[in-house]
Amino acid sequence: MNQTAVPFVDTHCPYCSLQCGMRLRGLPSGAALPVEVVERPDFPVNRGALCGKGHSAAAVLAPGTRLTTPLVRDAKGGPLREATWDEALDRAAAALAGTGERYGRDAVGVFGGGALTNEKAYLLGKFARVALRTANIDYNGRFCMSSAAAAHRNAFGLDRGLPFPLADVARTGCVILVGSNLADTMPPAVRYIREMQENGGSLVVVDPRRTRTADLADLHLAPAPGTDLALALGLLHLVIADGHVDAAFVASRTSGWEAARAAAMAHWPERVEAITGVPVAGLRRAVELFTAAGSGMILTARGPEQQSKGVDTVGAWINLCLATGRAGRPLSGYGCLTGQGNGQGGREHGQKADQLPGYRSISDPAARAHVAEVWGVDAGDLPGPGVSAYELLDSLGTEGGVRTLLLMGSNPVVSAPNARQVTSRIEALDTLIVCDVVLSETAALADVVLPSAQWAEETGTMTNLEGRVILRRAAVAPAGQARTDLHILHDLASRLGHEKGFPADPEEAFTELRAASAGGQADYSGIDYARIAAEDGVFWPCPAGEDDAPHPGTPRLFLDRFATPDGRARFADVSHRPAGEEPDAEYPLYLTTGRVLAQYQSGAQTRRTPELNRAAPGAFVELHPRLAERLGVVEGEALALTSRRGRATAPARITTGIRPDTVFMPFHWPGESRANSLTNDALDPQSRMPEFKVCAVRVERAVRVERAAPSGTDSTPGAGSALPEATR
Ligand SMILES: Nc1nc2c(c(=O)[nH]1)N[C@H]1C(S)=C(S)[C@@H](COP(=O)(O)OP(=O)(O)OC[C@H]3O[C@@H](n4cnc5c(=O)[nH]c(N)nc54)[C@H](O)[C@@H]3O)O[C@H]1N2
Ligand SMILES: Nc1nc2c(c(=O)[nH]1)N[C@H]1C(S)=C(S)[C@@H](COP(=O)(O)OP(=O)(O)OC[C@H]3O[C@@H](n4cnc5c(=O)[nH]c(N)nc54)[C@H](O)[C@@H]3O)O[C@H]1N2
Ligand code: SF4
Ligand SMILES: [Mo]
Repeated sequence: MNQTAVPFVDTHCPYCSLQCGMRLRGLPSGAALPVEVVERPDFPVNRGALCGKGHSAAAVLAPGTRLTTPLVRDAKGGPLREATWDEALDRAAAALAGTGERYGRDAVGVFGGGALTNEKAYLLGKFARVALRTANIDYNGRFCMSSAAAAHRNAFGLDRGLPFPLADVARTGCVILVGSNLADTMPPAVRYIREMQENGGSLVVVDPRRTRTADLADLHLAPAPGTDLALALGLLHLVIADGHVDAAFVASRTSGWEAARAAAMAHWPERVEAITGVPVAGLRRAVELFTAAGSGMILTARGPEQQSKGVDTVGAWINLCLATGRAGRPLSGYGCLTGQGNGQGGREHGQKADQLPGYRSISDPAARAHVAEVWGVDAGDLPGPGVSAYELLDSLGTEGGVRTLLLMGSNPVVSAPNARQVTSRIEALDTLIVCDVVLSETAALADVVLPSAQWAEETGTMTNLEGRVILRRAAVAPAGQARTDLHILHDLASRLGHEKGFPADPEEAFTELRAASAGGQADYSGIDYARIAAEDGVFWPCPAGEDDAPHPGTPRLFLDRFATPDGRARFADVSHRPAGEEPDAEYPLYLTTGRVLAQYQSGAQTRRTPELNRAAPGAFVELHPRLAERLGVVEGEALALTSRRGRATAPARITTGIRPDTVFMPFHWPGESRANSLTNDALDPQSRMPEFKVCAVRVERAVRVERAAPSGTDSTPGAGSALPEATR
């Protein structure tokens, strides 16, 4: 299994969008793990630093932890059993083809993920459009930064997470971090915040909780969940009232100011205090800090984005940058801290329902013609846009909905909103085919499970939060019978009559991706593997230059003009509105959800990592001491949370670091403590992103005080390996 092990390979962490550089050292065959993670100081984003998830990433490579053999289920309700690749692939291909023939091609669906390399995301999109000819492909990035992506495009005409390298943060005058807990979610990024503060800059954190990130701040504002839109408008109101508008910038580089100005004027400070709970003095102080320095940045993450008004909310924060001239200039601008390892690249090359490679629109005739030519098909044969991720999941097994689903790189049984509903939809499918590296809670429901190779076993490119395209390199051969996702797509496509066009070789796939992206907004045509290796990554857009004059790539966007037709950034015309569900007499509290340092996403990988489970063994409910007293609850006592959609239980964690009207639950665990049993599936009208950050709940002492049982002991199939007992 270990035959290709080499002494050292430089690659990147499998988890978040920082894509920290790491070095893998091959271990002798017979060792418990094939590689160990060691420091790689030369990669500029993290300069050697890794968080615990990166350090422990090799644990999931252990053969006993991950999938190494294809599995099939002979009858609904029966057990999964081992199968040969031929049997499993034949079953999968027959279901994909059969469903299409019986119910129409759109009855076959594909669901991808932001953990997939660019090559996989590209070929998965092509597989859906060319081999299956279905419109119904979308991916978990819809749950992640789709609201920021839409707001970016509305304002700037182009969507890239950060329009500047992360290191620029260290030299700006003020950062407003909105709904980002980067001390837990991107720990190596904290150094840039600290450097900024050491250089005299200030940090404002906007979060309903006093997180580890808020502890770093010069000013922490704690609005009620779902009220950022009012907060941003209130800050703009004060910017106008106090004479801080950069009129020359507004006149020369923007459009739409009058409407934005009028909306802000309707959000006076006292009104905003009443909506958000943030005192007027806090609003004033934030404006002072942001306008005091000559430069500034506003960075959003999932807090303001995962709302049913996420696009408008991000638009309001962008308005604040534009009005103060903090955009399109060095060391200033708006940025979105993307989330998943390839959250950025994953949304550029065609696994999103409305997109073709190169960030092209599937509805644009010229884009269709270009991509169809690269693919050697007729543009008229390409499907149109499909439905968004949640809508796709909600259609599973229904009349006119998707009946056979190919899922690659997501675990929606744990991570989708209104997860009880989603789980029953998944169970109603005719056939579920899952490609995964572990037997996730969703894979455990599949009819066919295809074992995928992992990060250290494959080569491919990822695009980090800065738009930097980097290279993941294989250090060892896939364990057992696992195959790379590209290999699996190749095998499935051949069975569907496409012998050619789905290369299993990543570099060949990347060469085709470059051609497909050429001329698009996310143009990768000037990037190749050798160049990435030589340059610590290349920032897109990077069109093909001449041999003697290659394009340098684009670390900083918008310095001369924005990517809109007239080159001007567009203000958003937005006003505050309530969340999809507000607290009432029956469900009197806000629930908000998010992450802890030591677990990643649905936990499929990190709950299988002993070191991380020791650090974060189970879910909990954060609540304020005043609320705890009212409920008669003590620390560690089991709480039951109920929403209109479901129920979840977890032990109480009492802290003054949360608003008394709000409780918080992390979403990494399945079963009884699954936060997504509670969350609301209200969608943003433009981005179709679900409202993970706001819903209404009732909180009670759980009737029976159970021994804390974090995961692996619940009724969800495949909940995980044995875990420590106590949760605290
Ligand atoms: N440890 C760890 N790191 C991760 C991940 C992980 O699962 N675990 N996942 C990666 C991915 S895919 C992503 S998307 C990122 C997410 O990174 P973050 O966005 O930093 O993570 P979250 O914890 O989801 O949310 C951030 C904060 O938003 C706050 N919040 C809740 N409601 C609101 C609101 O209405 N307004 C505002 N302003 N704030 C609110 C929460 O209290 C929370 O502290 O992290 C990446 N990194
Ligand atoms: N309540 C609540 N819910 C949320 C959020 C929240 O803040 N609150 N955040 C949302 C966000 S931002 C996100 S990004 C989603 C993420 O949630 P999911 O989409 O469930 O993401 P992961 O848990 O990373 O699941 C990825 C799956 O793919 C597998 N995998 C990893 N790498 C590969 C690969 O290369 N190939 C294949 N085939 N499989 C692979 C993993 O083992 C895992 O089973 O959760 C969303 N859900
Ligand atoms: S910060 Fe993100 S990329 Fe870096 S080591 Fe941690 S999980 Fe991996
Ligand atoms: Mo995410």
